Amino acid sequence: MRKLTAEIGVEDFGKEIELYGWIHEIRDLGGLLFLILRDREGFAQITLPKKVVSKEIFKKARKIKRESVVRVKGVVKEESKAPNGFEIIPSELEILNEAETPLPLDVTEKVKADLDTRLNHRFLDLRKLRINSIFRIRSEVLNVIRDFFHQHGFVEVHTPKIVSTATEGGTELFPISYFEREAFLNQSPQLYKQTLMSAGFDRVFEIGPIFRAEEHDTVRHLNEAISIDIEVSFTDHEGVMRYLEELILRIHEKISERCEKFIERIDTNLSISIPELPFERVKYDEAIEIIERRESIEWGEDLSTSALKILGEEFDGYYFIVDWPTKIKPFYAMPYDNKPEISKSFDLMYGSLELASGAQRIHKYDLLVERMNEQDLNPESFAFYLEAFKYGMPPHAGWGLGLERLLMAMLNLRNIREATLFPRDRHRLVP
Ligand code: AMO
Repeated sequence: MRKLTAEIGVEDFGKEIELYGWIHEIRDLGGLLFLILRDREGFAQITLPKKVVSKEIFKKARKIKRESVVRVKGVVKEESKAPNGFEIIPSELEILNEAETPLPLDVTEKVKADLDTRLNHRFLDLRKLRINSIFRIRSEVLNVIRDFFHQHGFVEVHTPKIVSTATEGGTELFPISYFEREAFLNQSPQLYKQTLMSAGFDRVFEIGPIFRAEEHDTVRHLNEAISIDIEVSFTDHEGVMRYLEELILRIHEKISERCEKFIERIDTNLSISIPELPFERVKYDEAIEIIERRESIEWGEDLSTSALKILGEEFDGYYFIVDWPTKIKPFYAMPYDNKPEISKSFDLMYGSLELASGAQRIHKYDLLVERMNEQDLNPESFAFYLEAFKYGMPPHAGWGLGLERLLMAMLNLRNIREATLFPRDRHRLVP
């Protein structure tokens, strides 16, 4: 008999149903008491006219505290003035667990709280349907991603998160103790997804955590994020860029179709538009020219936050920055044959936000070792990875896409912490 509030319709009018949820609001008009019950899907008005409901129920309802958990059984009645056009006249009201007062956070949002307070009491913050909607969409995005890759013949894999080496230069590693040895939390599945190409998987994807000991505290960095990674054999950077733009298009289409209710809850002005393919490809050199008009930048420099801001003003929505200088991309990016100072690499951008990066990879052992040496990496510590290149590594390419960054772009979230349940940042390790 249990129903969710959103499942109640005209067909239930006059019938008895059972709801479980939290007491969102209480309105006491003396002889008439309203309890607003909230569950995952929405609200239902529980109406208690003193003269109609039992004395015992009325007394119990009057003492109820906000955010207590209840079970309500009663008859559904049409009521045009109630939130969804119906009300429930209770014949049973059970308090399953009483909430203490005062509440550390107002779930009705009449009293606003800053992000820190919200994150400190995240379980309460997540009870807000507006906030909960972000994670309902996140779940659907993952569903769409898995469907997309399975339809394209990819195999879903999981690679180790406890590792012995770094993959992405630049950001620091989190060290951990692994019995008597030193180990690290993995920054990227990079080395393993490439190894799987030598293992003959042809096309793999992984959805899993990446750990980055970023010192800086920004609205776009987390120390633990979810990365969607792919690796594909017998293709190049262009081949995997096509997968990426098609995936983004599919996500936009499906989310706008399936998540209307959640989008509206996040912001009534929010709409998920359908991007046009192909996304614009802006060469690194062209990006530098645009930036140079406003601030000085040297060829071969990575793009700073302010440089990216300039590009964000020039380009709307999704676009690629392609053909990066080899020296600022990781050792595994494939240089062009005729212009080795430029690599077959790309970043997917949304305005000034980097969402993904990828490249065609070096599949030749000697060149890979040469590039490691150039970047002052010790090939010996990559022995397990390098071995896979000696005995038949196919040409391949791939990318990594940050899930929280993608949600920021799609849902217009100002802070990446909004897109993760329990963010890990420079200052936050609990909850
Ligand atoms: P990169 O280091 O650019 O590339 O990471 C890929 C994507 O992961 C997301 N991301 C982050 N999101 C939040 N907080 C962070 N600290 C953070 N760091 C990264 C971003 C970023 O674009 N091995 C390559 C991918 C590849 O070439 O296949 C890599 O890890 O959205």
